[in-house]
Amino acid sequence: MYGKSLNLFVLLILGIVISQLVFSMPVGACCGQENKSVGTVIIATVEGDSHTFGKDSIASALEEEGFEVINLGNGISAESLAANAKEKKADFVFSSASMSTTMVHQIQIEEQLKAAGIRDKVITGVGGSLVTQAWADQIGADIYTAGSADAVSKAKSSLLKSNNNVLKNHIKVNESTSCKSYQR
Ligand code: B12
Repeated sequence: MYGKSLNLFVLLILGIVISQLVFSMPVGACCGQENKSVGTVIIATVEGDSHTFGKDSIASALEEEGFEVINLGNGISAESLAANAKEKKADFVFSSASMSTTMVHQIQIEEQLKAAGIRDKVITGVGGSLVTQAWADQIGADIYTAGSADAVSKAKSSLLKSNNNVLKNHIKVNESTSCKSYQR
């Protein structure tokens, strides 16, 4: 009687350990994929600006689609964004500015990236309450969107244009397996 309960207890513990191992597996493991991001995005709300909702919604959407997102928060200077982008070898530098007085920092981001010698290595994206395509064109930013779904699709198409093999493989795997979500 005592022996049977002990066996049941051991089985229970084994069950818990196995389920924890299974649930902590990377999402891609079910498809035999490595845990690779499709691209690295540095994102922040610009200096002097505390509006975070828009920036965070873009960050979450990109993360869900397999991008590695480094969210620096709000009130971030152009210098800091450029330095982080260089250090982390980012593919994208995304900034959010929601006030007419803070949008000017998006110009400075373009300038700081040039000064750091990495403007041609990154894709810049701008957004925020008052930001428009005309503003993006005027300051030389690569991507503008008013919503998170568009931000994801524009980020992906820019990477495909730049011949990103990780993203191409992700798309192939998702077309040919039953795993629906993007693998990291
Ligand atoms: C919520 C809000 C706040 C909240 C912010 C809370 C938070 N943690 O974010 C609080 C109350 C703190 C706030 C404070 C202030 N606010 Co405010 N705020 C707003 C409000 C009502 C909504 C902004 C918002 O969150 N929208 C929801 C998100 C999801 O939308 P979104 O930001 O537009 O983001 C979307 C797109 O723009 C795009 N996007 C955004 N970022 C990015 C980045 C990239 C790379 C890409 C591709 C796309 C993208 O995708 C997002 C998702 O769809 C706007 C008015 C408005 N209708 O926009 C005013 C507004 C931005 N605020 C304004 C002002 C003036 C202020 C204050 C100065 C008020 C004050 N006197 O204290 C302070 C700012 C202090 C500071 N130094 O920053 C003004 C700015 C006006 C101007 N001409 O500059 C606005 C426009 C209101 C107005 N009509 O007067 N605010």
